[in-house]
Amino acid sequence: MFSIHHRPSWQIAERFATPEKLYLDRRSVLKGLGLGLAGAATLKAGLARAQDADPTADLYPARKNDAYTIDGDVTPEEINANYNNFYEFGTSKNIAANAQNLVIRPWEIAIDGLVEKPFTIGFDELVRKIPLETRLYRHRCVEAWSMTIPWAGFPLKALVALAKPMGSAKYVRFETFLDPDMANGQNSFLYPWPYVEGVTIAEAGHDLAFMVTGAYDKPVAKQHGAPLRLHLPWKYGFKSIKSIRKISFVEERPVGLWEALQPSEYGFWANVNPDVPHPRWSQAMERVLHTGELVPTRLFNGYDEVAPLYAGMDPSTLYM
Ligand SMILES: Nc1nc2c(c(=O)[nH]1)N[C@H]1C(S)=C(S)[C@@H](COP(=O)(O)O)O[C@H]1N2
Ligand SMILES: [Mo]
Repeated sequence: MFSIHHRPSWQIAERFATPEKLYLDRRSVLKGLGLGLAGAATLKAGLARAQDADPTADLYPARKNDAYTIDGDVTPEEINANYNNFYEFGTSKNIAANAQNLVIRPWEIAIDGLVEKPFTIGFDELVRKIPLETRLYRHRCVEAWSMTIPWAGFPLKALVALAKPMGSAKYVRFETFLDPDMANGQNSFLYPWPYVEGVTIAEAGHDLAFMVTGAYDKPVAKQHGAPLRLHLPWKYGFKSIKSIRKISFVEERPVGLWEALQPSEYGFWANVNPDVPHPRWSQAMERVLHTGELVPTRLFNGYDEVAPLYAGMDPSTLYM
């Protein structure tokens, strides 16, 4: 016979995860069951909850990496979950509701370019290939505001190792999805969609470069760039591309969306540097998002350990 035993919570979550087709058909199911209105409402609420169950929820909280902590407090979740920059869903900071239109399953990531063998991998498979960890990171937007987030994910260098780039690869190029029906901001002709960003191979190999899959001890919220985004805490926020669909190893320096749009204002390097003003404002200070306090900005956003990556470079070119 069978015995009843305790299941880990992820198995339960998986069992409840309703396939999209079934979910969409729920109205006809309810009709077929002949449920009254009240019963249908209860069942519907249950199905909606099941739909929210994330198949990777069991991976959080991820082990804390104490090498990456900060002095000062973490930005409260409700604050930075409602103050975002995600132009695919609108040009204001108030895009959290609209970003819920982002469909994150299924989610395939293509790895191509100068690699031993290009491949495509589903996010749910990738996220279980590399151990996750939690890191507290500071984030400095080029618009002179900052926050601190408990991200979870894995070092970008672990993904580079999986990709097996060839010696000729000099840069890593990242690309966000392109789907104007889903993300209405992509209907705007003012921006060269899809969002693209890039780093050098050496930058990608630095332990600080982090692929984010979670935040606040759960899968990362859609408005923060679910299911997979980059965070480069020593660079201005626009380098940290969200909702990545393609990672290419290339010989030519990639041109990011902002650099393509306005090269005199948004450079490739984009290293945080209080001494190099943006052409339209100073970068000397930053506004801490959750306190409103103005504090001095630090070179490399305080992450001095990246300095060797730029040894010999003229400091004024650190930004451009
Ligand atoms: N695909 C995509 N990635 C993006 C952006 C964007 O508009 N689209 N905005 C960038 C900018 S300017 C910042 S400051 C951060 C904001 O991240 P957050 O909303 O999670 O705080 O995401 C970056 N990554
Ligand atoms: Mo930003």
